[in-house]
Amino acid sequence: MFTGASNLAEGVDKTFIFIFSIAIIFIVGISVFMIYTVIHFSRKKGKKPLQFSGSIKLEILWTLIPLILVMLMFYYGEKGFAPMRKVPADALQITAIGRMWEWEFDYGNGMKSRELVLPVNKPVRIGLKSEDVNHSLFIPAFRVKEDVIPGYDNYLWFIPTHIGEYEILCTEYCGLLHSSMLSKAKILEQADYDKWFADFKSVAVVAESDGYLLIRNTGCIACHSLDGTKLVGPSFKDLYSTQRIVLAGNNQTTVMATDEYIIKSIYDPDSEVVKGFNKGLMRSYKDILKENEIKIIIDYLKTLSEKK
Ligand SMILES: [Cu+2]
Repeated sequence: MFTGASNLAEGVDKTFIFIFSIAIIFIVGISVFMIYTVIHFSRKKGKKPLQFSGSIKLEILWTLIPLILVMLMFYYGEKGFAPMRKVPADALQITAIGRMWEWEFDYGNGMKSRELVLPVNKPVRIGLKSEDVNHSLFIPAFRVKEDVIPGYDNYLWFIPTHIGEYEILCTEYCGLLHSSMLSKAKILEQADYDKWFADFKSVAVVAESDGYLLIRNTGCIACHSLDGTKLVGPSFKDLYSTQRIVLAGNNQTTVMATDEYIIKSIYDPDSEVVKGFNKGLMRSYKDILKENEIKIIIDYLKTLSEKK
């Protein structure tokens, strides 16, 4: 019925099926009994209701049965949960970074990926960090879900047991584009993973001189389209060297999208907000993008604009 793709799936599924079965037995049992009494004791049949009170036997029974059931739920729950907090010493160390509204996976040494790529049958520990608000990393196929909270070092771990591609979601409502905070977990054969990892290094180097990869890896395109579509923020298409109507506080002014304007928009997004868009949705990238990187981004933006 269920197919989990990690070592933790069995414990979670067993607990789930156990609790779900009890719920089904009760809902069916109670409903059938209710319908039976409504029909059998109908007033039309003229039966007189019995009046009685107090029954030690019943009191003991309906205390003991639920007690046994919840203790069994606790037993299976604890058995499934305990291994989730015991990370093997040889686990691969990766950090998942959650920000509005995307996931980033940090493999160390500046190697960051939008997707979680892992070798099969190897334990992995994923440290969880948030750069802004509360998020929650959820990979249903692996039966893992943990909150990602700013200022708190949380983690999860698992051993992926099946090769394939699995969905990653954010399952803590984190604002406007929460529902598009998606990613993929790709589980590869060890040899394929090694190959991916070797190529990956070169991608990180390219990214430093490639404007498109820079904005993609920084997550800009989650909110700024490249084709003119209106998302949370203004599109990057035809942005460079065009007139923009902006609101600076309560004053509406027209400014030209020059290098200086773009740097200011990235470092202090709320100082001037383009008309028709909302304040307070973009963080400052002051400590994330250096000025020389912004210059590379600007060169890329010029290619999206007819006016250079
Ligand atoms: Cu989120």
